[in-house]
Amino acid sequence: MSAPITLQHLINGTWREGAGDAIGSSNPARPGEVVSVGRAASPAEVDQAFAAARAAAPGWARMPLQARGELLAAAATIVESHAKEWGAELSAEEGKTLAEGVGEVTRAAQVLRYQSEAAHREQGAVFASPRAGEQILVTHKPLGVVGVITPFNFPIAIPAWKIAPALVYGNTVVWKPASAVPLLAYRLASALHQAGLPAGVLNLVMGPSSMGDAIVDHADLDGLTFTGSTGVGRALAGRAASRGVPMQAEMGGKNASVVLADADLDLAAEQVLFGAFRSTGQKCTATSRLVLDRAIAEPFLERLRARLADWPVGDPQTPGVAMGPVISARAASTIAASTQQAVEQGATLLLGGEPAEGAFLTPTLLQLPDGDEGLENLAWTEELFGPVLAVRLVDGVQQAFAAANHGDLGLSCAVFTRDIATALSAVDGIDVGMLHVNSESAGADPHVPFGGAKRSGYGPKEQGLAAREFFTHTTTVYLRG
Ligand code: UN1
Repeated sequence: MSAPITLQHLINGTWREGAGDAIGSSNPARPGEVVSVGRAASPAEVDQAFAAARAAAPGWARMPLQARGELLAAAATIVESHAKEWGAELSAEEGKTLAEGVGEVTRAAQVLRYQSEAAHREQGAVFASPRAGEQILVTHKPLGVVGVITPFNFPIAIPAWKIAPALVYGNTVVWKPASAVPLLAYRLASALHQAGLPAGVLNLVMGPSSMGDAIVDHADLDGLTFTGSTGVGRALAGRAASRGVPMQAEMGGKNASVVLADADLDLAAEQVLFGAFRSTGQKCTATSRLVLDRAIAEPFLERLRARLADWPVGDPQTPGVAMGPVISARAASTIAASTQQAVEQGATLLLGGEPAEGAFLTPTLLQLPDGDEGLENLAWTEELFGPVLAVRLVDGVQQAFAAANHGDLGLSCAVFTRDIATALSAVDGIDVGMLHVNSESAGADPHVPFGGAKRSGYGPKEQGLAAREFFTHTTTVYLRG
């Protein structure tokens, strides 16, 4: 990697260095390699960002939807043209493999392009009126100034799928990315700026997590969208609600892959491998629970181990490496300590579980005891956000679905079966926002709703047409000539 990039905030259409404390990012795979450097935005600069967003809001809302979309389409082209270079930077900053990094930048471009076409879709509804000479129209209008708080694990795709609909539906934005990944935020903001967004429409302020407090408490905030941990999401939601500010939060997952007795075991082993260990398990949609019908548990685990034997862990920028580090050495040691604790609570280590080496962990498989003891093990209940897969054996479909449903999270689930009736019964029987039949639990297409059931999600879903629900409110118009 070349010299560190100097970060800049985007406030009112101008790039600024920031007057706060030192910030920056470093490569989790290469101790000492600095990726970006800069200074945090000061509280006064966060205020300026809000003031700029407030001032820009009426003009932006008046611009035709089609014209706003065209700016996003131009940004999509810019992002796409940098996929290789920014993908490599993403890999250096966040630690996912080069292929995953390039894939994520490409996905961000696809999201921008999908949302850029909003003007080509229906925008509102017309209802019959019970009164003669009247029609009732429902129109969508922007919230105003929207705060966007994004996590480290998808440093460009998640911001794109929040910022694109926020902007296309006429809101202005103050964006605070995760402190570990400022470079990719700077890249996305620069693509949108270069595409020609008017000053103040998108403001990027970088800094420590405490900056989230300044955003949620800001008097100029009209809506807040957040992706991150359950604890932070709930705390922010409480504060937003206390001021009547609408909020959308995408939080934890404890997603199961359920391999039933009639499953195609080779296919299931491959998909479970991808679901659990791609991006080093750092996806809210990652598979962290494996529910195995006892009848196929042994042959399935044999296949999974065979696949894991060819799953090279190392520098994510080296071709052939399948899994890089987690986001930091600190995160790695927390995950290793949780694995240790799960063993103390009765789990059996089938694979991995070694102490962290810097930010690196090896793929870990933990088998949990049957019965309540296993269901209460922290490896079954807590989102560890790393390459740790907890295994539980069950007898039959009902027990399998019950194990997958255990607890209050319900983001995603994968079910492996060859039987269509069983697959259909999972639609009602498993309480999640995304259900995959015969494919891994992770993944999200730009044109379909994304979000969790139960306590995984708060507020409307993201992506696709669903995104409009959060980023607009409706005006019902009783119209007589
Ligand atoms: C995916 O599964 O590809 O934070 C996307 C996350 C999710 C996005 C998952 N919001 O991991």
